[in-house]
Amino acid sequence: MESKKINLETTCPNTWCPGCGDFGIMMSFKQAVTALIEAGTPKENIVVVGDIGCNSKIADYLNLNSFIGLHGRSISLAEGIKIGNSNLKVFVFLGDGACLDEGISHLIHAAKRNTNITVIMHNNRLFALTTGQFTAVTPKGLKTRSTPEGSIEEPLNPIELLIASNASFVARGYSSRIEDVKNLILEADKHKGFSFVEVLQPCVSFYNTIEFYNERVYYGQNPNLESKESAMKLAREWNYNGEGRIPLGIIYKTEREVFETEEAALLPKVRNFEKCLQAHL
Ligand SMILES: Cc1ncc(C[n+]2csc(CCOP(=O)(O)OP(=O)(O)O)c2C)c(N)n1
Ligand code: SF4
Repeated sequence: MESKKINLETTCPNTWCPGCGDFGIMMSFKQAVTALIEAGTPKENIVVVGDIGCNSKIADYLNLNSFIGLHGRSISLAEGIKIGNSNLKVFVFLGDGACLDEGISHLIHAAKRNTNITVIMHNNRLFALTTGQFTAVTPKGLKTRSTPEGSIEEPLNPIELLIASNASFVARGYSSRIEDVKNLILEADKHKGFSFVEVLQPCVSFYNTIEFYNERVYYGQNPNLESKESAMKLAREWNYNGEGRIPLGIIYKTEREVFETEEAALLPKVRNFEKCLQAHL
């Protein structure tokens, strides 16, 4: 029997700049979603949560259930969706600005809780939709609209931050490596727990890093994926400034209790407590 064609296209006009790394990320995700559906996941069980920014337009361009939240708040929304219906596969798309500036507390707490969602951070290392202001991962010295003399701050290393925050799956991809990003998304989805996938993404209009990444990325190997020490060593090979090679791939992975499962087990007890309270009122 001929298989039914999976249509992920929408009629929404695409307004990304030609050459933007967001195209590669969307292509990787489409391939990953197609593989999931072909393997038996009902299409309606896949949810895309968008944030605000160039990256989050992905929700408009995909014929999938989606929800767009406030800037920096999409991770909390995604946690709510997953807690409400744990059968759903929830993928969050957001930029480095949303993830590491406005939304950094949501990111850290979701990682700490180990809610079983996948966060895909498009890292173009600035606020792109608003025409290029510096974010927490902008390299020191870069001139942007908000740092005309060059940023005077050292950038944050999000991979180190996520490992330290107890995220149970941490990976890095590059938007030009479409097949590899697809595989990272599938691995992140398979992982039971909070998965963080950083995808380095050139912004051709405000910070064109294509050549920079092409010269530096390589597939890093953590000899013991469950070791935070060796994961940190790999994470520190690149400090988000100019120096160092940039390792891609899964950097850290471990198994631990998932938040929504623990929470569901607690609910009957909490409901019982509510009844007791009402009886005493
Ligand atoms: C709370 C809040 N702060 C600021 C803005 C303004 N704003 C809209 S899009 C944007 C830039 C988004 O940057 P990023 O999250 O890195 O995504 P990108 O556009 O780079 O993909 C900003 C600052 C907003 N909408 N809400
Ligand atoms: S401004 Fe940058 S991130 Fe936004 S669509 Fe254009 S190239 Fe992509």
